[in-house]
Amino acid sequence: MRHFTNVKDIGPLFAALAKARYVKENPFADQALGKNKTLLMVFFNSSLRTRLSTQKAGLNLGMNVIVLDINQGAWKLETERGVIMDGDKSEHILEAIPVMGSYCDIIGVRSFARFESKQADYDEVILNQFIHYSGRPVFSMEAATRHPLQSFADLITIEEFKKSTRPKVVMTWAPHPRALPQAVPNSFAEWMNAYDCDFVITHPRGYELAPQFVGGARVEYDQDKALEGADFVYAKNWAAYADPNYGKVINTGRSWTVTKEKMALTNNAYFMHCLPVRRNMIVSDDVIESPQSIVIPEAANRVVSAQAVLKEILLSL
Ligand code: AN0
Ligand code: CP
Repeated sequence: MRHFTNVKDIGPLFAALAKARYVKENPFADQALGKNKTLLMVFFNSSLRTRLSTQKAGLNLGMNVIVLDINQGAWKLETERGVIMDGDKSEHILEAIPVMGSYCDIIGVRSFARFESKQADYDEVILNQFIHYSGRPVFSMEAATRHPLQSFADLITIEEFKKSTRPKVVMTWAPHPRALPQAVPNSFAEWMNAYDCDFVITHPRGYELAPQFVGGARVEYDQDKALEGADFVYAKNWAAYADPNYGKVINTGRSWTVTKEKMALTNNAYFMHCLPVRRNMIVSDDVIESPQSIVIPEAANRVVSAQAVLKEILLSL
C-alpha cells in the first residue's frame, strides 16, 4: 500500500481484518520493520484519539514519531496558489509540504472540511497536495470527506462484537450545536457498503449525504423505524451536504438524541460513536454508560487500525 485515504486502499476486507487481528494479538512482532523510519503526523485540526493511537501504533512498529500542530507554533500556511501573500500567512503549503516530506518516511495528515467551498472539500485539495508534493506515502487521519482509520477501527469492532453473520447496522444522525464535517458518516457508509451487513442510514430530511457515499445503503427518514431490530447503532452528527445548505446546521433535531427509549426499539443493540461525543445531545448518559455501549473498545481499536495500515505502508517502502 502506498497511500491510505479510502476503503479501496486496504484491499479485500476479510484479508485486512485478518491482518488487524494479527496486529492486535502480536503488537510488538514487527518492531524491526519501523526501525530508523520516521512517521510525521501533521494536524490542521484538534485530536485526542487519532493523535495518541497513531503515535502508539508507530511506536509499536519501532518507528520514530514526530507530531506537528500547524496551528500551534508552525507558520500560518497559505493553501491557494496565485495569492499575493501580503496578509497573515507567512509560508505557502507548496514549500511546507516538500520540506516536511524531507524529514520523514511516512506522513499522516488531518485536515477537515473547511465548508468554504464544497468543491475544494470534495476534491480533497489539501490531502492531495500532500500526496503530490511530499514525495512520501500519505495516510488520512481524517480529511475533508473521509476518516478511514476510524472506519477501519469501527469495522474491527463490529467484527468482534457481532452475534450473527449479517448484522443490522444503523447509522443515525443525532443533534449537535456546531456544524460538523461529513467525513465520519461518509467513510463509515463507504466501509459498511463494502462489508456484508444490513446497512441503514437514518437522518432528518435535508441531511442527505453525497450519493457516492450512500451507495446501495437503505435510507430511512423515520428514526424509530430504522432502529427496529438493529444490532449496532452508530450515532454521528453531520452538517448538511445538499446545496444551498452545504456545511450548515439546518435542524436542531433534539428528538433524534439516542436515548434508552430509542435503544429499546433495537435488538439489544450495541451503541457506537467515534468520539468525541456530546452527552445528552448525541446520546443520553444512561445509554453511553450502559453495558451495550462499546465506545471505549471502539476507540481502543484505533491503535489496531493505525498499526495495520502503517505496517502495510512500511512493507511497501
Ligand atoms: C470531528 C468530526 O465530526 O469530524 C472529529 C470526529 C472524529 N468532530 C468534532 O469536531 C467534534
Ligand atoms: N475519533 C477521532 O478521530 O477522535 P479525535 O478527533 O480525538 O482524534
